[in-house]
Amino acid sequence: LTLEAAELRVLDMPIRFAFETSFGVMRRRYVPLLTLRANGLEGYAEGVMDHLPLYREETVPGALALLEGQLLPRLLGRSFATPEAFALALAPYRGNRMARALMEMAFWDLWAKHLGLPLWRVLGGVRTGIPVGVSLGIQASAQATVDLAADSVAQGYGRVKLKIKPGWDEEPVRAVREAFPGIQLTVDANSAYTLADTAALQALDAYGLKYIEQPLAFDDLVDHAELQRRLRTPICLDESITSVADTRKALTLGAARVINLKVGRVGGHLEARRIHDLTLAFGVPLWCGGMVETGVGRAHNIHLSTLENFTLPGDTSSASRYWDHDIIQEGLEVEGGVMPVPEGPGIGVTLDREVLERVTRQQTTVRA
Ligand code: OSB
Ligand code: MG
Repeated sequence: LTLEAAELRVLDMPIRFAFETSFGVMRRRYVPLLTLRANGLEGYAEGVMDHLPLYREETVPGALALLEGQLLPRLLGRSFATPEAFALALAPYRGNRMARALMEMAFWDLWAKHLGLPLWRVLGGVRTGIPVGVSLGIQASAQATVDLAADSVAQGYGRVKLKIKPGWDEEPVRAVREAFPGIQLTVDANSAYTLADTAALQALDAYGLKYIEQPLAFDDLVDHAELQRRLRTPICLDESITSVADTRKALTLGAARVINLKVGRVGGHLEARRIHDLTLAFGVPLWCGGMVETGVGRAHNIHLSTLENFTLPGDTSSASRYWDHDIIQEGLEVEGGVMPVPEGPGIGVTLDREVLERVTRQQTTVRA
């Protein structure tokens, strides 16, 4: 495949509700959307960075400057026979894994389309439907949390995850657990606690949570390992995992017993698959997280989730939960708690050009 041109857009996507986490309230996403062109085909991917460095350090403005000014000009005009060859061209660069993932994932879409196969088959997946759960933001009251959990259970979602923060943890967890004694329940702190909060986190041990996601700092594996020794509930790492090297260190230290894998955070599908293979070897279960993506990012997540070790429900809930108008024509909708895997070549989704034009705020084309 010879890369001819890249189109980089920034979309402004209003979310259907205010999504509150421990790091703030999200009302819209600014989505970098990349199209790579080669051999008459188009590959798509979206970036999971935010406009502010809240979840991790990478940002939309930083990624745009790096991609447009430096990385894309170095890649266009070149030929790559495989995703492995493409990844080698990006391998010398440190960090910036969200920006690198954007290019790597668009290349995988191109590659699978070139082979005429759905991406999940090219990646080596083993299932055609993905068990999924929902991620519920911080609500104004425990009752509001229970009501949202009730809607999610009624829609068939197989797991409910509650966003928590210091001072808003045991109360919503107890309320939802009392209302639904049998559901798979988890919490996500997005790094809001420290070891000084051990007692508050130990209090959650009473509620049979499947895991506590990212309780401590995004870059601190040692403290997570110490906390895990103090808890019965498994710790799941999200923000802390940016590579297979991080994953090996985390699992060796005992900093996590579950991993949330986001392909857009770790540099792309190849690194994601390495992490998958490592967790399988460690006997540690995986699930596929989400970053409130549009249909393009969701489709990539769904294809990745077909790999064997994604045994816990992922965060790839229905597109209609977040968007009134998604940028793809296909509706990525959950049925009975299962997200079907798109069957067309590549990621198997088609852009809705009318919606796309309406939400595009910036657009540049980089040519070879
Ligand atoms: O920590 O998993 C997270 C959304 C934005 C940033 C971080 C996270 C999340 C979610 C939403 O929990 C998951 C989703 O539905 O995409
Ligand atoms: Mg998380």
